[in-house]
Amino acid sequence: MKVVALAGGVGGARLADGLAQNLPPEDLTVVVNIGDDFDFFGLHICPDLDTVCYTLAGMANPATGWGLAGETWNALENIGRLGGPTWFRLGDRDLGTHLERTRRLAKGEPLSQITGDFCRAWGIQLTVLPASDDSVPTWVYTDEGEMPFQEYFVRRQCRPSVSGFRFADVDRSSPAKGVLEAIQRADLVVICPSNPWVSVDPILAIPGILPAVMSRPVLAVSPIIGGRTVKGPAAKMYAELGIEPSALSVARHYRKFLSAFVLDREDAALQSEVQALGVKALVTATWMHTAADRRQLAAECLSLGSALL
Ligand code: FO1
Repeated sequence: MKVVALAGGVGGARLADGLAQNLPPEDLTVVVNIGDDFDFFGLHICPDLDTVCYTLAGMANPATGWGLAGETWNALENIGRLGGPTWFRLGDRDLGTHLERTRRLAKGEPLSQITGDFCRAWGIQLTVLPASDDSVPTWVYTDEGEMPFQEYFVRRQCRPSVSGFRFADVDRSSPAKGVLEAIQRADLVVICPSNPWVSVDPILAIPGILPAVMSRPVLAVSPIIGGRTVKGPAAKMYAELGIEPSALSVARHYRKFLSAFVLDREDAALQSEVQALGVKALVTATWMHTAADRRQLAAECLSLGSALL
């Protein structure tokens, strides 16, 4: 079964890793959000690409989900001592990724080409693609004005109340090489348990991607369990946007193209309402604590997905 997974952030990376344990590498393509990307210290930083790749390579910091395991912080400590900004924590080994990516981007190489080479170097055989090779930074409208994504997410720790999002220059962007082809030949598109507003919507907003996704069977896993997110601000964003933070709201978020939805046992009571949307609903354990949990959840997604064919 050929699968394309849409992923951003830690939850997305973890299910992508589970899918990678169930599929041969040639049958899985992970399309990753680039809306979190930003320039800092003159470096182009791609947090979701790095979180997905580090996770797939088994190198991610297990506690945070982002950055590298066994990291050291000498450069950041020195920056702090010099009075520089330390709010976005850049580890010494992680800096190597940003330095090399920035060097190659400055030579005009597309992000998708660089990502493919990095995956080979990290021993990742499946295909990881940025949603676009263009820069489409997410801006967050808040009660304290509009701010760039990482300013909201890390520096302000998601505290401001959100009222909307903007994907800058998205209308001028295009899917990275290979993205549309992968979606069009996919038997199943899996929307990982990532933030619908700032991890999945920015991917679907890239011209061409939503129509391609809508032409395929689509399965999504809820990032909200019992009205709360495992990690990140998705539930808080729903509430601030005046929408009930629930797995059902997530199913409604994707209802234009959803064929199947996976929700946690804690939300079993919502199953019939999800089915009333015309969507097959699977209730199972969706909280991924271990590699075995990731593998199991992915296997259940694939068996539900194969029922859609
Ligand atoms: N997230 C944080 O909450 N605090 C950080 O200091 C931080 C640093 C960081 C460095 C590299 C990287 O690839 C990701 C990093 N993240 C950090 C996560 C980042 O904010 C992502 O955008 C989130 O994981 C949401 O996708």
